[in-house]
Amino acid sequence: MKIHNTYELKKAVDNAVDSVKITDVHTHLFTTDFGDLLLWGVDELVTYHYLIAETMRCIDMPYKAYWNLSKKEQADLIWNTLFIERIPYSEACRGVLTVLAKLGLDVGSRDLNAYREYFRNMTVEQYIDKVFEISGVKTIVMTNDPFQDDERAVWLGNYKGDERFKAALRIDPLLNDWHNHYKRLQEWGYSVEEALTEETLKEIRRFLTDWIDKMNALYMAASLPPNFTVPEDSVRSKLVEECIVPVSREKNVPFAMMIGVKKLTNPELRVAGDSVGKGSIETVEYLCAKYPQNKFMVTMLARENQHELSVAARKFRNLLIFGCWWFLNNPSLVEEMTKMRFELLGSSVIPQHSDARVLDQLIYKWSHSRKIIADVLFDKYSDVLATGWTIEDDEIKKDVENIFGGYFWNFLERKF
Ligand code: HDL
Ligand code: ZN
Repeated sequence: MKIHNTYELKKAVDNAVDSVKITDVHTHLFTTDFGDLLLWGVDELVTYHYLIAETMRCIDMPYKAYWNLSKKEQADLIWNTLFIERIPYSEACRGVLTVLAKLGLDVGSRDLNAYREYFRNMTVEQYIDKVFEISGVKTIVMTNDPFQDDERAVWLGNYKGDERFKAALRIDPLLNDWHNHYKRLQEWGYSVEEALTEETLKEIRRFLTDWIDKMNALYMAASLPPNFTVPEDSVRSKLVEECIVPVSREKNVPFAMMIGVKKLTNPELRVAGDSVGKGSIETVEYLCAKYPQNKFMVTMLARENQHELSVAARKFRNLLIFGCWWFLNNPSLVEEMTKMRFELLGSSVIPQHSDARVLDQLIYKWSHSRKIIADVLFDKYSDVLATGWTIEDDEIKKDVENIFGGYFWNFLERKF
Protein backbone atom coordinates (compact mmCIF):
# COMPACT_ATOMS: atom_id res chain seq x y z
CA MET A 1 0.00 0.00 0.00
CA LYS A 2 1.39 3.42 -0.92
CA ILE A 3 2.17 5.77 1.97
CA HIS A 4 0.25 9.06 1.55
CA ASN A 5 1.11 11.07 4.65
CA THR A 6 3.25 11.17 7.78
CA TYR A 7 0.50 9.55 9.87
CA GLU A 8 0.51 6.49 7.56
CA LEU A 9 4.31 6.62 7.46
CA LYS A 10 4.62 6.59 11.26
CA LYS A 11 2.24 3.64 11.47
CA ALA A 12 4.08 1.70 8.76
CA VAL A 13 7.50 2.32 10.33
CA ASP A 14 6.34 1.46 13.86
CA ASN A 15 4.60 -1.72 12.66
CA ALA A 16 7.66 -2.84 10.71
CA VAL A 17 10.17 -2.08 13.49
CA ASP A 18 7.99 -3.42 16.32
CA SER A 19 7.34 -6.69 14.49
CA VAL A 20 10.71 -7.42 12.87
CA LYS A 21 12.41 -10.56 14.21
CA ILE A 22 15.97 -9.53 14.97
CA THR A 23 19.33 -11.19 14.37
CA ASP A 24 21.63 -9.96 17.14
CA VAL A 25 25.12 -10.29 15.66
CA HIS A 26 27.14 -9.93 18.89
CA THR A 27 26.28 -11.09 22.41
CA HIS A 28 27.92 -12.85 25.38
CA LEU A 29 25.02 -15.23 25.86
CA PHE A 30 25.19 -19.01 25.83
CA THR A 31 22.89 -21.96 25.24
CA THR A 32 21.94 -23.99 28.32
CA ASP A 33 24.64 -26.50 27.34
CA PHE A 34 27.09 -24.07 28.96
CA GLY A 35 25.31 -24.01 32.33
CA ASP A 36 26.24 -21.08 34.53
CA LEU A 37 28.07 -19.32 31.70
CA LEU A 38 24.62 -18.12 30.67
CA LEU A 39 23.82 -15.27 33.07
CA TRP A 40 20.15 -14.49 33.75
CA GLY A 41 17.77 -13.13 36.41
CA VAL A 42 17.54 -9.91 38.36
CA ASP A 43 20.70 -10.27 40.48
CA GLU A 44 22.82 -10.79 37.36
CA LEU A 45 21.00 -7.91 35.69
CA VAL A 46 21.70 -5.56 38.60
CA THR A 47 25.36 -6.62 38.95
CA TYR A 48 26.12 -6.00 35.23
CA HIS A 49 29.61 -4.63 35.09
CA TYR A 50 28.40 -1.28 33.74
CA LEU A 51 26.47 -0.84 37.02
CA ILE A 52 29.44 -1.93 39.11
CA ALA A 53 31.52 0.88 37.58
CA GLU A 54 28.72 3.40 38.19
CA THR A 55 28.26 2.25 41.80
CA MET A 56 31.94 2.33 42.69
CA ARG A 57 31.98 6.01 41.69
CA CYS A 58 29.44 6.75 44.42
CA ILE A 59 30.84 4.84 47.40
CA ASP A 60 34.21 4.63 49.15
CA MET A 61 34.16 0.87 49.72
CA PRO A 62 37.51 -0.67 48.72
CA TYR A 63 37.19 -2.52 45.39
CA LYS A 64 38.39 -5.72 47.04
CA ALA A 65 35.62 -5.51 49.62
CA TYR A 66 33.05 -5.28 46.82
CA TRP A 67 34.42 -8.35 45.06
CA ASN A 68 34.29 -10.28 48.37
CA LEU A 69 30.56 -9.69 48.73
CA SER A 70 28.11 -12.40 47.65
CA LYS A 71 26.18 -11.84 44.40
CA LYS A 72 23.07 -10.95 46.42
CA GLU A 73 25.00 -8.51 48.61
CA GLN A 74 26.53 -6.91 45.49
CA ALA A 75 23.07 -6.54 43.95
CA ASP A 76 21.63 -5.08 47.17
CA LEU A 77 24.49 -2.55 47.31
CA ILE A 78 24.08 -1.52 43.66
CA TRP A 79 20.30 -1.35 43.98
CA ASN A 80 20.48 0.86 47.04
CA THR A 81 23.24 3.10 45.66
CA LEU A 82 21.99 3.68 42.12
CA PHE A 83 18.24 3.02 42.32
CA ILE A 84 17.14 4.05 45.83
CA GLU A 85 19.58 6.79 46.81
CA ARG A 86 19.57 8.26 43.28
CA ILE A 87 17.20 8.50 40.30
CA PRO A 88 18.25 5.64 37.95
CA TYR A 89 18.53 7.45 34.64
CA SER A 90 21.91 6.23 33.35
CA GLU A 91 21.36 3.94 30.31
CA ALA A 92 22.39 0.82 32.23
CA CYS A 93 20.09 1.72 35.15
CA ARG A 94 17.14 2.58 32.90
CA GLY A 95 17.71 -0.73 31.15
CA VAL A 96 17.03 -2.64 34.35
CA LEU A 97 13.76 -0.75 34.81
CA THR A 98 12.74 -1.45 31.20
CA VAL A 99 13.29 -5.19 31.73
CA LEU A 100 11.20 -5.21 34.93
CA ALA A 101 8.44 -3.23 33.22
CA LYS A 102 8.37 -5.49 30.14
CA LEU A 103 8.16 -8.52 32.45
CA GLY A 104 5.04 -6.93 33.92
CA LEU A 105 6.52 -6.36 37.38
CA ASP A 106 5.60 -3.44 39.64
CA VAL A 107 8.59 -1.22 38.88
CA GLY A 108 7.25 1.54 41.15
CA SER A 109 7.48 -0.76 44.18
CA ARG A 110 11.29 -0.52 44.05
CA ASP A 111 11.18 -3.89 45.84
CA LEU A 112 14.18 -5.92 44.71
CA ASN A 113 13.10 -8.91 46.78
CA ALA A 114 9.72 -8.93 45.06
CA TYR A 115 11.51 -8.98 41.70
CA ARG A 116 13.61 -11.88 42.95
CA GLU A 117 10.40 -13.76 43.81
CA TYR A 118 9.37 -13.57 40.15
CA PHE A 119 12.38 -15.67 39.21
CA ARG A 120 12.10 -18.13 42.09
CA ASN A 121 10.18 -20.79 40.14
CA MET A 122 11.37 -19.87 36.65
CA THR A 123 13.50 -22.40 34.76
CA VAL A 124 16.21 -21.10 32.45
CA GLU A 125 14.51 -22.78 29.48
CA GLN A 126 11.23 -21.00 30.27
CA TYR A 127 13.04 -17.71 30.67
CA ILE A 128 14.95 -18.03 27.38
CA ASP A 129 11.63 -18.52 25.56
CA LYS A 130 10.09 -15.57 27.41
CA VAL A 131 13.01 -13.20 26.73
CA PHE A 132 13.19 -14.10 23.03
CA GLU A 133 9.45 -13.56 22.74
CA ILE A 134 9.36 -10.20 24.58
CA SER A 135 12.52 -8.82 22.92
CA GLY A 136 11.55 -9.90 19.39
CA VAL A 137 14.98 -11.42 18.88
CA LYS A 138 15.00 -14.48 16.63
CA THR A 139 18.68 -15.35 16.54
CA ILE A 140 21.68 -14.32 18.61
CA VAL A 141 25.37 -14.83 17.92
CA MET A 142 27.40 -15.95 20.92
CA THR A 143 31.04 -15.11 21.73
CA ASN A 144 32.85 -18.45 21.87
CA ASP A 145 36.41 -18.65 23.11
CA PRO A 146 38.18 -22.06 22.96
CA PHE A 147 40.81 -20.72 25.37
CA GLN A 148 38.16 -20.54 28.13
CA ASP A 149 38.47 -23.99 29.67
CA ASP A 150 34.93 -24.33 31.01
CA GLU A 151 33.50 -23.32 27.62
CA ARG A 152 35.97 -25.48 25.70
CA ALA A 153 34.96 -28.54 27.70
CA VAL A 154 31.37 -28.17 26.49
CA TRP A 155 32.39 -27.94 22.84
CA LEU A 156 34.49 -31.08 23.28
CA GLY A 157 31.76 -32.78 25.30
CA ASN A 158 28.06 -33.11 24.63
CA TYR A 159 27.20 -29.71 23.09
CA LYS A 160 23.68 -30.01 21.67
CA GLY A 161 22.99 -26.39 20.71
CA ASP A 162 19.81 -24.38 20.17
CA GLU A 163 18.93 -23.12 16.70
CA ARG A 164 18.37 -19.61 18.14
CA PHE A 165 22.03 -19.44 19.24
CA LYS A 166 24.81 -19.25 16.62
CA ALA A 167 28.54 -19.29 17.31
CA ALA A 168 31.37 -16.87 16.64
CA LEU A 169 34.98 -17.95 17.15
CA ARG A 170 36.64 -15.43 19.50
CA ILE A 171 40.45 -15.36 19.28
CA ASP A 172 41.67 -12.51 21.50
CA PRO A 173 44.23 -14.70 23.39
CA LEU A 174 45.76 -15.92 20.13
CA LEU A 175 46.06 -12.46 18.60
CA ASN A 176 46.75 -10.32 21.64
CA ASP A 177 48.78 -12.66 23.83
CA TRP A 178 50.49 -15.28 21.67
CA HIS A 179 53.49 -15.46 24.03
CA ASN A 180 51.27 -16.78 26.85
CA HIS A 181 48.98 -18.95 24.77
CA TYR A 182 50.99 -20.85 22.14
CA LYS A 183 51.65 -23.58 24.71
CA ARG A 184 47.85 -24.17 24.87
CA LEU A 185 47.87 -25.03 21.18
CA GLN A 186 50.78 -27.42 21.81
CA GLU A 187 48.72 -29.12 24.57
CA TRP A 188 45.86 -29.46 22.09
CA GLY A 189 48.01 -31.24 19.52
CA TYR A 190 49.06 -28.40 17.21
CA SER A 191 52.79 -28.48 16.44
CA VAL A 192 53.46 -24.79 17.05
CA GLU A 193 56.36 -23.03 18.66
CA GLU A 194 56.61 -19.45 19.87
CA ALA A 195 58.50 -18.40 16.75
CA LEU A 196 56.12 -17.94 13.82
CA THR A 197 57.77 -20.51 11.56
CA GLU A 198 55.99 -21.72 8.42
CA GLU A 199 55.02 -24.90 10.30
CA THR A 200 53.64 -22.85 13.19
CA LEU A 201 51.62 -20.60 10.89
CA LYS A 202 50.23 -23.66 9.11
CA GLU A 203 49.22 -25.24 12.43
CA ILE A 204 47.56 -22.02 13.60
CA ARG A 205 45.52 -22.03 10.39
CA ARG A 206 44.57 -25.65 11.17
CA PHE A 207 43.54 -24.63 14.69
CA LEU A 208 41.31 -21.84 13.36
CA THR A 209 39.78 -24.12 10.71
CA ASP A 210 39.13 -26.89 13.24
CA TRP A 211 37.26 -24.52 15.56
CA ILE A 212 35.29 -22.79 12.83
CA ASP A 213 34.12 -26.26 11.80
CA LYS A 214 33.49 -27.48 15.36
CA MET A 215 31.44 -24.40 16.25
CA ASN A 216 30.00 -23.86 12.79
CA ALA A 217 31.14 -20.31 13.50
CA LEU A 218 29.49 -17.53 11.50
CA TYR A 219 32.58 -15.35 11.85
CA MET A 220 35.92 -15.02 13.66
CA ALA A 221 36.19 -12.09 16.07
CA ALA A 222 38.70 -10.31 18.25
CA SER A 223 38.60 -7.23 20.43
CA LEU A 224 41.68 -5.15 19.65
CA PRO A 225 43.50 -2.23 21.31
CA PRO A 226 43.52 1.34 19.96
CA ASN A 227 47.06 0.77 18.60
CA PHE A 228 46.04 -2.30 16.59
CA THR A 229 48.02 -1.88 13.39
CA VAL A 230 48.45 -3.95 10.23
CA PRO A 231 50.91 -4.02 8.62
CA GLU A 232 53.54 -3.70 11.32
CA ASP A 233 56.50 -5.79 12.48
CA SER A 234 54.58 -7.63 15.19
CA VAL A 235 53.29 -11.10 16.02
CA ARG A 236 49.70 -9.89 15.85
CA SER A 237 50.10 -8.33 12.41
CA LYS A 238 51.73 -11.50 11.09
CA LEU A 239 49.02 -13.70 12.59
CA VAL A 240 46.33 -11.54 10.98
CA GLU A 241 47.86 -11.61 7.49
CA GLU A 242 49.30 -15.15 7.50
CA CYS A 243 46.60 -16.99 9.44
CA ILE A 244 43.31 -15.12 9.97
CA VAL A 245 43.04 -13.69 6.45
CA PRO A 246 43.71 -16.94 4.53
CA VAL A 247 41.41 -19.02 6.76
CA SER A 248 38.71 -16.35 6.65
CA ARG A 249 38.79 -16.37 2.84
CA GLU A 250 39.02 -20.15 2.51
CA LYS A 251 36.10 -20.73 4.91
CA ASN A 252 34.23 -17.65 3.60
CA VAL A 253 33.66 -16.39 7.16
CA PRO A 254 34.23 -12.71 7.96
CA PHE A 255 36.87 -11.52 10.37
CA ALA A 256 35.16 -9.20 12.88
CA MET A 257 37.54 -6.60 14.27
CA MET A 258 36.31 -4.85 17.41
CA ILE A 259 38.80 -2.01 17.75
CA GLY A 260 39.53 0.49 20.50
CA VAL A 261 39.50 -1.36 23.82
CA LYS A 262 41.98 -0.18 26.42
CA LYS A 263 42.10 -3.24 28.69
CA LEU A 264 42.01 -2.78 32.48
CA THR A 265 42.53 0.94 32.65
CA ASN A 266 41.45 0.41 36.23
CA PRO A 267 42.42 -3.21 37.04
CA GLU A 268 40.65 -3.09 40.41
CA LEU A 269 37.34 -2.91 38.53
CA ARG A 270 38.20 -6.21 36.78
CA VAL A 271 35.65 -6.89 33.98
CA ALA A 272 34.36 -3.33 34.50
CA GLY A 273 37.84 -1.84 34.22
CA ASP A 274 38.28 -1.49 30.45
CA SER A 275 38.26 1.87 28.72
CA VAL A 276 38.34 3.30 25.19
CA GLY A 277 40.87 4.75 22.75
CA LYS A 278 40.75 5.93 19.13
CA GLY A 279 41.78 3.20 16.69
CA SER A 280 43.50 3.29 13.31
CA ILE A 281 41.11 3.50 10.37
CA GLU A 282 44.18 3.10 8.12
CA THR A 283 44.47 -0.51 9.32
CA VAL A 284 40.84 -1.19 8.37
CA GLU A 285 41.37 0.45 4.97
CA TYR A 286 44.64 -1.45 4.40
CA LEU A 287 43.09 -4.85 5.11
CA CYS A 288 39.94 -4.20 3.05
CA ALA A 289 41.99 -2.91 0.11
CA LYS A 290 44.70 -5.59 0.17
CA TYR A 291 42.26 -8.48 0.61
CA PRO A 292 39.21 -7.67 -1.56
CA GLN A 293 38.13 -11.34 -1.51
CA ASN A 294 37.98 -11.27 2.28
CA LYS A 295 35.00 -10.08 4.30
CA PHE A 296 35.56 -7.81 7.29
CA MET A 297 33.05 -6.81 9.94
CA VAL A 298 34.18 -3.85 12.00
CA THR A 299 32.92 -2.02 15.03
CA MET A 300 35.01 0.67 16.69
CA LEU A 301 34.65 1.74 20.29
CA ALA A 302 35.62 5.41 20.03
CA ARG A 303 33.04 8.00 18.98
CA GLU A 304 35.90 9.74 17.16
CA ASN A 305 36.28 6.76 14.80
CA GLN A 306 32.66 6.63 13.67
CA HIS A 307 32.60 9.07 10.77
CA GLU A 308 35.80 7.76 9.17
CA LEU A 309 34.57 4.19 9.61
CA SER A 310 31.34 5.03 7.79
CA VAL A 311 33.35 6.66 4.99
CA ALA A 312 35.64 3.60 4.82
CA ALA A 313 32.53 1.41 4.37
CA ARG A 314 31.65 3.54 1.33
CA LYS A 315 34.99 2.60 -0.20
CA PHE A 316 34.91 -1.17 0.39
CA ARG A 317 32.01 -3.52 -0.36
CA ASN A 318 33.82 -6.19 1.70
CA LEU A 319 33.53 -4.06 4.85
CA LEU A 320 30.38 -4.36 6.94
CA ILE A 321 30.19 -2.03 9.92
CA PHE A 322 28.06 -3.04 12.88
CA GLY A 323 26.62 -1.82 16.15
CA CYS A 324 26.92 1.03 18.59
CA TRP A 325 29.27 -0.85 20.83
CA TRP A 326 29.56 -0.66 24.65
CA PHE A 327 30.25 2.98 25.62
CA LEU A 328 28.45 4.04 22.41
CA ASN A 329 25.26 2.18 23.25
CA ASN A 330 23.56 5.25 24.71
CA PRO A 331 20.53 6.99 23.15
CA SER A 332 22.36 10.20 22.20
CA LEU A 333 25.19 8.35 20.42
CA VAL A 334 23.01 5.62 18.89
CA GLU A 335 20.91 8.35 17.28
CA GLU A 336 23.96 10.31 16.08
CA MET A 337 25.67 7.22 14.64
CA THR A 338 22.51 5.78 13.06
CA LYS A 339 21.67 9.05 11.31
CA MET A 340 25.25 9.37 10.01
CA ARG A 341 25.34 5.77 8.81
CA PHE A 342 21.98 5.88 7.03
CA GLU A 343 22.97 9.19 5.41
CA LEU A 344 26.32 7.79 4.21
CA LEU A 345 25.47 4.13 3.59
CA GLY A 346 21.71 3.76 3.24
CA SER A 347 20.68 0.34 4.54
CA SER A 348 24.03 -1.44 3.91
CA VAL A 349 24.94 -1.42 7.58
CA ILE A 350 24.07 -3.30 10.76
CA PRO A 351 22.98 -0.38 12.96
CA GLN A 352 22.97 -2.28 16.22
CA HIS A 353 23.91 -5.35 18.22
CA SER A 354 23.07 -5.79 21.90
CA ASP A 355 26.37 -7.03 23.35
CA ALA A 356 24.08 -8.58 25.96
CA ARG A 357 25.98 -10.31 28.75
CA VAL A 358 22.86 -11.18 30.75
CA LEU A 359 19.95 -12.85 28.94
CA ASP A 360 17.41 -10.35 30.33
CA GLN A 361 19.29 -7.49 28.64
CA LEU A 362 17.99 -8.52 25.21
CA ILE A 363 14.69 -7.03 26.37
CA TYR A 364 15.98 -3.55 27.15
CA LYS A 365 18.82 -3.23 24.69
CA TRP A 366 16.52 -3.97 21.79
CA SER A 367 13.53 -2.04 23.14
CA HIS A 368 15.69 1.07 23.46
CA SER A 369 17.43 0.62 20.09
CA ARG A 370 14.28 -0.20 18.11
CA LYS A 371 12.75 3.12 19.18
CA ILE A 372 15.76 5.18 18.14
CA ILE A 373 16.24 3.37 14.82
CA ALA A 374 12.51 3.68 14.07
CA ASP A 375 12.64 7.44 14.72
CA VAL A 376 15.67 7.86 12.45
CA LEU A 377 14.06 5.79 9.70
CA PHE A 378 10.89 7.89 9.99
CA ASP A 379 12.98 11.04 9.49
CA LYS A 380 14.80 9.59 6.49
CA TYR A 381 11.67 8.22 4.82
CA SER A 382 9.88 11.55 5.48
CA ASP A 383 12.66 13.42 3.67
CA VAL A 384 12.29 11.05 0.72
CA LEU A 385 8.50 11.44 0.61
CA ALA A 386 8.88 15.24 0.75
CA THR A 387 10.56 15.16 -2.70
CA GLY A 388 7.46 13.60 -4.22
CA TRP A 389 8.99 10.10 -4.26
CA THR A 390 6.53 7.39 -3.24
CA ILE A 391 7.12 4.58 -0.72
CA GLU A 392 5.06 1.40 -0.22
CA ASP A 393 4.64 -0.07 3.25
CA ASP A 394 6.06 -3.43 2.17
CA GLU A 395 9.19 -1.62 0.94
CA ILE A 396 9.56 -0.29 4.49
CA LYS A 397 9.04 -3.79 5.90
CA LYS A 398 11.77 -5.16 3.61
CA ASP A 399 14.19 -2.35 4.46
CA VAL A 400 13.64 -2.88 8.19
CA GLU A 401 14.14 -6.65 7.89
CA ASN A 402 17.38 -5.89 6.07
CA ILE A 403 18.87 -3.63 8.70
CA PHE A 404 17.79 -5.85 11.62
CA GLY A 405 19.53 -8.93 10.22
CA GLY A 406 18.88 -9.53 6.51
CA TYR A 407 21.95 -7.62 5.42
CA PHE A 408 24.12 -9.63 7.83
CA TRP A 409 22.90 -13.00 6.49
CA ASN A 410 23.31 -11.74 2.95
CA PHE A 411 26.87 -10.61 3.73
CA LEU A 412 27.71 -14.08 5.07
CA GLU A 413 26.53 -15.64 1.79
CA ARG A 414 28.40 -13.26 -0.50
CA LYS A 415 31.66 -14.33 -2.14
CA PHE A 416 33.86 -11.55 -3.43
O1 HDL B 1 35.07 -7.55 24.06
C1 HDL B 1 33.84 -7.46 23.99
O2 HDL B 1 33.12 -8.21 23.29
C2 HDL B 1 33.19 -6.39 24.85
O3 HDL B 1 31.82 -6.30 24.52
C3 HDL B 1 33.39 -6.74 26.31
O4 HDL B 1 32.83 -8.02 26.56
C4 HDL B 1 32.82 -5.71 27.28
O5 HDL B 1 33.17 -6.08 28.61
C5 HDL B 1 31.32 -5.60 27.21
O6 HDL B 1 30.61 -6.42 27.72
N1 HDL B 1 30.88 -4.53 26.61
O7 HDL B 1 29.53 -4.31 26.51
ZN1 ZN C 1 31.04 -7.85 23.50
